[in-house]
Amino acid sequence: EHRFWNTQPVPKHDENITDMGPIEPSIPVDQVSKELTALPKEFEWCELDMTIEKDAKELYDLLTLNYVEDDEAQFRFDYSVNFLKWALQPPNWRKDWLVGVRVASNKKLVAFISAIPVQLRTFDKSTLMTEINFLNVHKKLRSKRLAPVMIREITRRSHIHGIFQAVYTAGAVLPKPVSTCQYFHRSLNPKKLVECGFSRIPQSWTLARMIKHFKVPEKTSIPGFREMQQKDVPEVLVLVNKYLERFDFAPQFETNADVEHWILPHKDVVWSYVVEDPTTKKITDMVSFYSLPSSVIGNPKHKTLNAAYLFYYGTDIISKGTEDKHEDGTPKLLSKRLNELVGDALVMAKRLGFDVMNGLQLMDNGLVLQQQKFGAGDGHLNYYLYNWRCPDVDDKKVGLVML
Ligand code: NHW
Ligand code: EN5
Repeated sequence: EHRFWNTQPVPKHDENITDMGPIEPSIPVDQVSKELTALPKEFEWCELDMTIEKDAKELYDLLTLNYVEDDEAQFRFDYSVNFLKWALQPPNWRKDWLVGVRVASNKKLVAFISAIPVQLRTFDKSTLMTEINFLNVHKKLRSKRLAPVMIREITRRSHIHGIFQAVYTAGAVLPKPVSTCQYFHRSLNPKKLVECGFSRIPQSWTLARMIKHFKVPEKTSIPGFREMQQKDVPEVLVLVNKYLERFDFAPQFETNADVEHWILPHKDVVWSYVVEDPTTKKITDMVSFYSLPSSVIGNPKHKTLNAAYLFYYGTDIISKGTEDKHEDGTPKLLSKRLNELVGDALVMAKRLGFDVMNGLQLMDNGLVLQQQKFGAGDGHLNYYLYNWRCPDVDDKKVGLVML
């Protein structure tokens, strides 16, 4: 059981954590190994330069054929080249944190792991961490203990830059999740979803009834709802950070550059919208989603499922009080506002040709998922911390959305 993870500074599965802090002390940076982690001799390390088209395409090809699938291997994530360039080059990205493994003889890229910096707050403590993502080993090289080598190498490269904590998410259950969030899905193109095997027609329903049920309005509902622009960045920085204070596990956007990168619309990758108050011209709300298609595996009719994923949002309604509650305890004003915002995001996503809007049961999504006709998926996402003890976080208190 966990031959690798047992050796790492992560909590055991049966541990109940009530305090917060590092599991092992930081190493003085001059004592961090300068040697590459040993690889089986048929392989060699490389760095991927996402500003070079050939590198970006090689990474795209590896992931498109070998990255995450659902439990029945019907769908596989198909992050676009532009998405990968965006995801891997945020403010303060580093080339030595985009780590590949090639076959020494023919230079074929067969494995990858990445790190980007993130300022993460857990409860009342904020720490500069690396965010680990896109760990992938080619299908033909699975179960050869290459993943632990990749993880050791990215850990060393994090240590070299003085970072001793990390955050990552996975569908896999490892020691030990800080939180677990269920996936939810909102059909926008029910016919195609059924044809792909992504969703089913409920018993005693017809396709026609299903299409009617999932229809979305042609127009958005909120006065002043418009695409976010460069000039909105400073206001959105304040708005989002305030909103994220509601959660116990959340990133902090530190500069305008962070918001410009992560939230401002990015062609074919992220879409974001703000509400500009028609009288005061102040930005009162923001909602965003990103595009992550999946390849439909072995389907004669459809090659790609176009999925949008609900990303960050925020509203200043929280400053007007969350005290007034419905019978079931949901705050009335907040719940009404978030339903309008996500409803309008669905209108935009439909207009942009997305087949489905996906989301997780985190942040305040619980206030909108039902009313906006999202249904529970069969997938779960576990949140992990490396070398950071932290009490369990309720899914509703998770404010970090990973790609
Ligand atoms: S989660 C998505 C991960 N990728 C995929 O699922 C793609 C398809 N699968 C694969 O490519 C998002 C392979 O199956 C992978 C494992 C590469 C997953 N995280 O090489 P072996 C992320 O990218 C453990 C962590 O033989 P393999 C987050 C497993 O429990 N560990 O397996 C990444 C076992 O250890 P154990 C995972 O199937 C976070 C060992 O790997 C894992 O050929 C990384 C087996 O290795 C996973 N998703 O390759 C951690 N899946 O102890 C970052 C399996 O149980 C930590 N394993 O024997 C922080 C580092 C930075 C610190 C900074 C201070
Ligand atoms: C870290 N950055 O399992 C990435 N997806 O529910 C790692 N299910 O799409 C992420 N199995 O339920 C890893 N349709 C975890 C995610 C791995 C991918 C995954 C799940 C999430 C998923 C779909 C398809 C299932 C196909 C068979 C699903 C039902 C949708 C239905 C729509 C209508 C209302 C009811 C639900």
